[in-house]
Amino acid sequence: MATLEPLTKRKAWKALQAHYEHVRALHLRTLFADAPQRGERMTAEAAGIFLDYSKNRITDETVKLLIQLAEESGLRSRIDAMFGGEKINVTENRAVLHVALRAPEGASILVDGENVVPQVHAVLDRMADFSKRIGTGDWKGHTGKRIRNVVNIGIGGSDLGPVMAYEALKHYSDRALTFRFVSNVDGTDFAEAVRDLDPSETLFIVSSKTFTTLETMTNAHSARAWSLAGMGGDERSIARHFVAVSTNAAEVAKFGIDTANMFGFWDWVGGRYSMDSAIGLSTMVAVGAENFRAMLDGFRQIDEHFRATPFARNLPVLMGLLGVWYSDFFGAGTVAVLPYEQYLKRFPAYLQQLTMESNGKHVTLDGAEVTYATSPIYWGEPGTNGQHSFYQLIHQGTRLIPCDFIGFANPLNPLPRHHDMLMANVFAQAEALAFGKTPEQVKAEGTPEWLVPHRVFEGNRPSNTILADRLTPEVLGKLVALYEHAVFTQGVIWQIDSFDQWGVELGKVLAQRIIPELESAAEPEPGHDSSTNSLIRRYRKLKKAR
Ligand code: G6Q
Repeated sequence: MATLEPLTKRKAWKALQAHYEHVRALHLRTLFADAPQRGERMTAEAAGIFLDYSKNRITDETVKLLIQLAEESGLRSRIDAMFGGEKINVTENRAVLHVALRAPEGASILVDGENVVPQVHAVLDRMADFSKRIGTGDWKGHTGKRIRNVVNIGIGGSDLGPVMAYEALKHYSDRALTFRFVSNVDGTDFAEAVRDLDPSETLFIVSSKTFTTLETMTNAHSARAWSLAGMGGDERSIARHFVAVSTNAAEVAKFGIDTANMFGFWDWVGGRYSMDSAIGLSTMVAVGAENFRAMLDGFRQIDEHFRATPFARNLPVLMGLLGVWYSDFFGAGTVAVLPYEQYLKRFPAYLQQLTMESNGKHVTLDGAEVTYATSPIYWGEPGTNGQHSFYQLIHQGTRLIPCDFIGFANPLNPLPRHHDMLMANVFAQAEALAFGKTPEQVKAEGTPEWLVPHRVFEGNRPSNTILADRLTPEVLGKLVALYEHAVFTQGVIWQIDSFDQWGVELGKVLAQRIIPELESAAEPEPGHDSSTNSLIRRYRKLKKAR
């Protein structure tokens, strides 16, 4: 990779700084009044996903400069490097090829000289075969009963994608099966997940890229004990009630799962980018292979769009750049993601990992401290629920919170009037945030003078509106790919490694030293700071007192 000028030295960055001084004083009311076509012009569409970005605090010049920044940052060649299998995850010396997971059969993507696409399709075919056998009852439990419950055990990237996708696609799922997801090492998570399940009808999918993650392995061992207890301790039952999704065949075998019951993936698939790999096995069992492949096709359509479309019409590029604009120039610390679709209730949680684990970095690719803000905090809840709680702050608080509204033209559960009401709220919220309500308007409503300041909405609060036809597996794939590539765009601008996660790795080892200090029978001599030492002693004392 050619050495680039530091971000803040780039021409477009400097131009954006000067330009920001002008734009910050502009109100969306004026921007819309001065350009009556703005709401039609500042839009882009790809593969049936429509993005209205007109309610952002931008002018044509802003978009031009942001695109210039993307060009000066080498975005085009970075996209090619990712799709070309280059090892762009430099700190782990790995290729980043979630796009290969949805490449069509017959495509060729080389990693170290080997075409990985045939392997991807071989695993997909095995997953399809397995899912079919569960669905038809051909795959039986140890006692000959059919599987009625599927429990995915995994955490982080091996949990959030599967849970989000299951919830998002529940409408398409096999309702004869019950799905549960266990992630937390807190025993409550496992206990509550299985309390009403019959072990002889329950299949566990142990999902872990490394197969060494503390939480997942602890839960998997408890699941093993629970399952065995229900099967009279017969070890042969494990083969019928446990399958694994992992890159680590040796650890899978050590755990006691036959590697014939293992679905593989590869080190070039990052955890948070793995929901369309074998990590999506629970999704495929729930919705069937055809729907899963339709989801992959949705991903692929946005991949192609991202790769080939000029930046000015490129949805993920535009969304990524707008995020940079608010984080780095307006100083916005967060982004709210507000899906007006109940099935997307876990989408904000999923995006939290995708965005923050990817771009929550403080050094550039060459190890220099950044001098600008990187990933904002992502958060959100489905609408309209959020409107009755935190929207107050978005409308009238002191912070600038850019919002992504996500809505669909057609509901999956049409009940009279519900959907128009839901969508009326999307449009009304975005409108109110942008245009607000002036003191004159409030007074004209007959509001007493003293109450006017409380009832004024200054507006000028930016948002994107994303509209699609209806939430199908294909559309879900498109939405996720949209955010994946927006995150990629931002990582390129910020010159960071969006694909490592040393902060998460740290968490995996931190507790290891303390566990024996909590478990040991003899009073340990904890060698930590005085606060940690005293917390450990107090915990041990309270624990004994039980
Ligand atoms: C994702 C992260 C992290 C990871 C989990 C689970 O990008 O690396 O969230 O997915 O820590 O890891 P395993 O799949 O190895 O258990």
